Amino acid sequence: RLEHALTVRDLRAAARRTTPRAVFDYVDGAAEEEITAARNVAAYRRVTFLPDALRPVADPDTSVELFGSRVAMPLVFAPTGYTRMMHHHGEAAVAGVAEHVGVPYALSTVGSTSIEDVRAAAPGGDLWFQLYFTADPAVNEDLLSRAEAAGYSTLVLTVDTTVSGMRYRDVVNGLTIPPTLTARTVLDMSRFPVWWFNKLTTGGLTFASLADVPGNPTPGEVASMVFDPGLGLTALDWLRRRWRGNLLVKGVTTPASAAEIVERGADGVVVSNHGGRQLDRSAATLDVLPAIRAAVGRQATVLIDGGVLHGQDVVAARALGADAVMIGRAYLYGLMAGGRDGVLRAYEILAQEYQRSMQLLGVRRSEDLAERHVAFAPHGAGEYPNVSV
Ligand code: HOC
Repeated sequence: RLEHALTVRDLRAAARRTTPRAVFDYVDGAAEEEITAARNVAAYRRVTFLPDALRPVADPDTSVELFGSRVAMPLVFAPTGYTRMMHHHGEAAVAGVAEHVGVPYALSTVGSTSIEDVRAAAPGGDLWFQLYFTADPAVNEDLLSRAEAAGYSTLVLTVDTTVSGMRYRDVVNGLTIPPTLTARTVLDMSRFPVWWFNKLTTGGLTFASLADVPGNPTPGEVASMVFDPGLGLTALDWLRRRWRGNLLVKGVTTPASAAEIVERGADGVVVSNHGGRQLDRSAATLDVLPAIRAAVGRQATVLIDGGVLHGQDVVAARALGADAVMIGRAYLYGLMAGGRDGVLRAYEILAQEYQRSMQLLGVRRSEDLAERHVAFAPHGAGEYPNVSV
């Protein structure tokens, strides 16, 4: 069935058919009125391509350099929480696919497979670790030393989660982690027996890297136990001294913050509003990307996430200044639809769309994609008056 999915949007439709509603909505949903999530997607749809005519594009090369290594295309599998809830193959499958195709995978602090087990699933992969800085220094230190010992190359500090965003779909669906048995979930179980069977036979949904949270907390309750509302610039200073590998700060949507973070020693930023899952009404990431690239200069690494559902989105992001995109929902739709094979299918779709569009633009190598290939007016001049976009 997966080969019938021609686009990531087809995988999303398939995921809806295979996965309990509360789980699908956890992935698909966003914060408050979901305005930012919609803005992220809409921004990519305002892009116009301007192809160079009569440029040879045989033997295309989609690879790019990221932190000194060649990756197959400008794409990183983003950290996502509780990935074994979406499908029992979970983080191990995603890391395995990433290694197989030759792009990095970032494991979340609230992943449901441990730092060590993900390394075992992708022994030669470029693994990154996403850190939620907790209020307990011993927990932070434990996570960092384990990621270091397991050879994770890059640390991604998420900074847009001082407190949990309000995701109404999760409240309405009564989502807890792990799911609680209620009349509603039992009804769900009868509609998705394969999902429930796999869930019940492949172990609980422990955090694996963090100590387990007792009971069946809601995502918001987990967030208040994990996130440190006191997170500030001194944590970044400490991390920069502590972590010898590459250091990215994720959750930045203004040029001023991006410049400050890079000046304090981070190797770069991930332009991100957490897929619209935290502060609703924040800017679409593509809208602020060019200004953030200008603010941090060419030396810093700039990644972007939010709304990347098509290979042409990757082309646009790269042309407008991103070194690479991070995808989250795009591969989770594939995972929910078909486990490991679904993740691979999501990647293949994006990679083919990317390569085809690059060639049609008259560009043979990813590294030759440039601003002139894209006409894009950030939706910012009036809408984000305090951000010079
Ligand atoms: C709200 C629970 O980044 C997400 C993830 C995980 C957040 C963990 C805390 O769902 O956006």
